Amino acid sequence: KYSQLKVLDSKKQTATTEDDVLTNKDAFEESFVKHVETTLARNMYNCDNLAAYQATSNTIRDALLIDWANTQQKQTIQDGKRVYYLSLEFLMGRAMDNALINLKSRDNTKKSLTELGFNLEDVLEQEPDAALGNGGLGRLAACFVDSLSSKNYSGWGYGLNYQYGIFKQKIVDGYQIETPDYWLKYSNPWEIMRSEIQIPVDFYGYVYEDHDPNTGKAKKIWAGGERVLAVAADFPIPGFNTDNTNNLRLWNAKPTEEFDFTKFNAGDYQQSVGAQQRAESITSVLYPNDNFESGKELRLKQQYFWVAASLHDIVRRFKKNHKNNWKKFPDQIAIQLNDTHPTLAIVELQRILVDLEDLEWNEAWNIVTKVFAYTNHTVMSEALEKWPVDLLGRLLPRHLEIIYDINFFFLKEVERKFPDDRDLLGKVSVIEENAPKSVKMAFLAIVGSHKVNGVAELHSELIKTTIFKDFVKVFGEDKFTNVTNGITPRRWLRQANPELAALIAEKLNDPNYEYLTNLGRLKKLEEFVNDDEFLKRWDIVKFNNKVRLAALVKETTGVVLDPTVLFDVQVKRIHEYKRQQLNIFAVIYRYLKIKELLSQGVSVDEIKEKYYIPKASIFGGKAAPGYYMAKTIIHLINKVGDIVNNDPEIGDLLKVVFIPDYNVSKAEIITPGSDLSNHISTAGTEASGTSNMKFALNGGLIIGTVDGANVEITREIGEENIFLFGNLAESVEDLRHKHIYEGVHIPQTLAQVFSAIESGIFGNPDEYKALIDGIKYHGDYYLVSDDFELFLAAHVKLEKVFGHHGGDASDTDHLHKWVKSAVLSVANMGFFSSDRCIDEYAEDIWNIEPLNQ
Ligand code: T68
Repeated sequence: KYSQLKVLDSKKQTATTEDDVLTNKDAFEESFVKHVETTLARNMYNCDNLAAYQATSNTIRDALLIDWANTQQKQTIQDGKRVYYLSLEFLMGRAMDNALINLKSRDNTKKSLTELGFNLEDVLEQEPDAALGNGGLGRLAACFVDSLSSKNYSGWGYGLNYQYGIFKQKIVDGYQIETPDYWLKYSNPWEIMRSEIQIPVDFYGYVYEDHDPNTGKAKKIWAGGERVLAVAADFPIPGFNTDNTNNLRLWNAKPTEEFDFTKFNAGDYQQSVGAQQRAESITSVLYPNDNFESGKELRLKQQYFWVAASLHDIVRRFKKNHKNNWKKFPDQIAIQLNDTHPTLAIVELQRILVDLEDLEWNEAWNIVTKVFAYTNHTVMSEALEKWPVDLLGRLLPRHLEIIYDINFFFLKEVERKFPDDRDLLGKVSVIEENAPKSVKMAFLAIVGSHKVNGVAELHSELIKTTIFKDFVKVFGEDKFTNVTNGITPRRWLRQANPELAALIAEKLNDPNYEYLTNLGRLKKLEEFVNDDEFLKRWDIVKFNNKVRLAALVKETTGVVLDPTVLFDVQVKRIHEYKRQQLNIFAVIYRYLKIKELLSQGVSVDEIKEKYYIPKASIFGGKAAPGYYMAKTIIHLINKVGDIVNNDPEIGDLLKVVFIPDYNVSKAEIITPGSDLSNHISTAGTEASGTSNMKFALNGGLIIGTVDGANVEITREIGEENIFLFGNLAESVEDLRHKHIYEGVHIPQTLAQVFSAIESGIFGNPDEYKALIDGIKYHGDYYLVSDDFELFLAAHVKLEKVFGHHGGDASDTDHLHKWVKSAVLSVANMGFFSSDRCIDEYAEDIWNIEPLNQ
């Protein structure tokens, strides 16, 4: 240890010189030029913005790598417990601005670049988004690694390094078109290839029984049929205001050097090389479904590849310090499963311990269940993973046997505890006997974990009373817990909204922005809610952010928005349960009513004054490529936009835009620029939502249903500062039942909207038939008919509060109502920092403490 410490000290020396590039202009410029000339092999005369981005990233990365190496040393020496966050998705977005902020290097970099003839904002724009995720689940993982570093935990992320992230969305004639996101076109300066870390992963093959030559004990041997290499790519994750820099390790699939000699000898050289190349397809593409499982073989291959590589890496690291002292394993290691996608890790660890390390089954299982914990993100049945045993048994024959054994011992225990409850066994069995016989991954995850958590209070209660209720009976209440989601204020306040972050820092007397890791301090803003000067400044910041958003809208859609109108935003994945259709139907209703008033001779000014304030409805989000209904909704929004935006009578009374290719970078512009955002899922369907938190933290108000984290947001910020509407989760089942047995009642208002669509004003009505019929004739599963008028009523109320002079700082009514609510919201959003989540996981689930710095 002493010699290690000495190494650490000598490293620290270099750290100070490398750190200079972060704070010293000359040091930055020297390093920048060096990277242009050597790393990029270019010269300063033909250095464009892209080259400037690469040289800047490499410069910052050099400094980051020192912190990173020191952190790994420190973590190894302190040898405390580590957490590993296994997630098939990390929706990171851009890295550079985040690194500059966390390393406190933004000012120096900006100044240096200006001197070199570049503009920091333009340089930042060169970076492609790392879009290795679908939506909330992937972005949550990205916020969590930021918080793990910022709060000085020893915590690594493990995932896959997809060559293609989530597809890029183009809108052509109002339709979504998907194009591939080949994000690694240029080398990625934030990724450190670890070609020396190679882990073989086997698939297919067969299992046979052998006998240990020493003990004579029977032993299962899995002879794999196909081998692929997992090669590590590391992404350093800087913390804010700390040197602690964790690692995100993403695996690449590569062919082995082994060759299929049977084919080779048969003279089929081409085919043999082809088979090798196919290995790489395992990590080529992210599956683009959110809240839906398609059950494809390649997806299962991805899951095992990732889980096997990660576990072998974790076990190898453990053995370096602790040899075969397996009893210590659960004291050293916690593994969090982000949804059921990594559930095979439970089976793989049991296989390693029993088959490879010769532990007894029970001893091994005792270790396994102490290590794992599982986070559930949905109650919707189409999103719950099930793998047919045929497929699993073919791809992973030994794992299927182990799953059967796990289930057998589990059911035996259940039978022993509940001898009189015969039905219970069928209800909790990990194996679904229906055709096709399959493995229920959520059940397996529960059985193999010591804790199961939902992601918001309402959701965590729902899983206990619905999909997992039988497991509560078996394991008791304590195994089931809640950790309400959060977001990182570094990216979602400081980075996305620098003006608001600065105003807050000033008011909190906090020039170093320490509130960003102590978000509860926002509470102090309450002291200023009656200060008109402050409210005006706040409103000007919002106005500036709306101007920025309007520029994005202009650039991406060609539509010009007046930044003084109400910006009414709904950006998130397109899904029936998220109810973008409810929103666009209400927009259509508004358009019809405005037209009616105009035709009766009511003037535009009178409409603004008495009926409808001017507003822009702003949509964005991707539909899964195979999700017909979601694509129909996108099409309808675009067609409504075409008609409304080009109607000369309407002017700025109403605009409807669909921003194409919604992603993290666009969210950083859209979120601060919203006055009002929509979180209007059918009650009980949105597990938590996290964009609701982002909008509220940026001084936007929310219109929402009593669902997911909206409930806790309301509790924190006060119900007078949020616009809630709609039927409650407890009524949903009855309403659905009623729809089926008594038919759906379509209110007059909604009927008018349907008639308008059916009349063809938004294009061929056949295209919207399934959408409307689903509501009228097929049970209206998402309760659009039940909530439509409640939604309209909530709008009437909120628009009175907004007034029709939004953005006009002299409108004291707007200031004293709307802006005041916005300030009170922000002041009370401290709870929703992902730092708080990570502390809760650390204490209640992982049992780990921050590192000594
Ligand atoms: C989201 N889930 C929840 N899933 O919908 C959201 N699904 O309420 C919650 O806030 C968020 O998770 C974080 O907890 C998803 O984003 C997926 O993206 C997904 C991906 C693959 C398969 C299934």
